[in-house]
Amino acid sequence: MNERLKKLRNLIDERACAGAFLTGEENIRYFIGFKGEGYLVATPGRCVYITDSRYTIDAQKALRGTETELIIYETDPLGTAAEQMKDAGGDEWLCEGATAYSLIGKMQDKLPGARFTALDRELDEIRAVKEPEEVACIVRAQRIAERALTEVMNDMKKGVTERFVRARLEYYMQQFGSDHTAFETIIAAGANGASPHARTTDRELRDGDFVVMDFGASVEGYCSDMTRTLAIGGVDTDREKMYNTVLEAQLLGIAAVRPGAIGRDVDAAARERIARDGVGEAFSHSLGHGVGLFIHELPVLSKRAEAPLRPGNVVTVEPGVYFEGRDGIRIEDMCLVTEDGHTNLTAAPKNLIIL
Ligand SMILES: [Mn+2]
Repeated sequence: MNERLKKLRNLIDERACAGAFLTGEENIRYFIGFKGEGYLVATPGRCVYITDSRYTIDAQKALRGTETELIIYETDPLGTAAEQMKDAGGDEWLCEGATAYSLIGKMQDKLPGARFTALDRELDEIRAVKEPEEVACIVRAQRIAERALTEVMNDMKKGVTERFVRARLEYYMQQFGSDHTAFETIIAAGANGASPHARTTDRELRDGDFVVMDFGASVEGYCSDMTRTLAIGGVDTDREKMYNTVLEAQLLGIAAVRPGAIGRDVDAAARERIARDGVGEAFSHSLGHGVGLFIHELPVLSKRAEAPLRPGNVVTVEPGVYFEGRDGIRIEDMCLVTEDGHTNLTAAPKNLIIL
């Protein structure tokens, strides 16, 4: 049986539900391996994907040989789903919080007595532990992003704009096999880098700039995520020292990634290093997050994260410092939590690169 579907059935079982009614494309993709617009009805005995004729060929191909039955509805997707749900032997259904309220209402009209409970946290926790084939997709995406970084460095010189760098970087990622960007690429030069989530602008790269580059590729729906901060022309000793503070903090954070480690302690390992240089307040966000089909998943590495890491988690470790009107520096890798520690999934160099 499909390991992931088994996890969903375990949840159905634990919650004594009749089954699951899912509408989220990423959750459905996770459980059945096909992404489209449709509904998933999973019960202890059956798994049915309901979609429309736009997807017939691709869904048939993806689901062939799996236990997921495909139903192409004619006119009434909800009615078709309700038909599959009515003999499931219970009224309790698990769903997602993002399921439209109106949709649940219509479903209750079709299935009198049915009750729906959103179990997002539980679904997120299932997805937080990656199977080896999921990690393989994340690594493939990461390698594409790294190749693109190597390539784009040739295009980065003073006078070109952030927007130009972003366009080239994204072009290379697609050329090397990325389906689309994993999220909105950040290219932030000089003072623009002082916003952790800067928007790319027409600002030109100048001598003495740090350029924060936060980007990811996508392979079979899986995201990669990395940040590198490069320098243009050269930086003064003070900025180089600041770069190395962030790098040391990042290495300390990574060293703390292991099964059983509490998210808050991993965050603290990096945060303390930055605080030691008197710039603790400049590290204004949390240390990291899980990555998978979504760019932000569980587990969280932050001051408030109380959950222990588990083997199979993939987390970013991304300390940064931000100085309004001046610059920002962030360095981010992705790490896989293993049985006895971690594996860094990121291979790009982290020494300060001056272009
Ligand atoms: Mn990130």
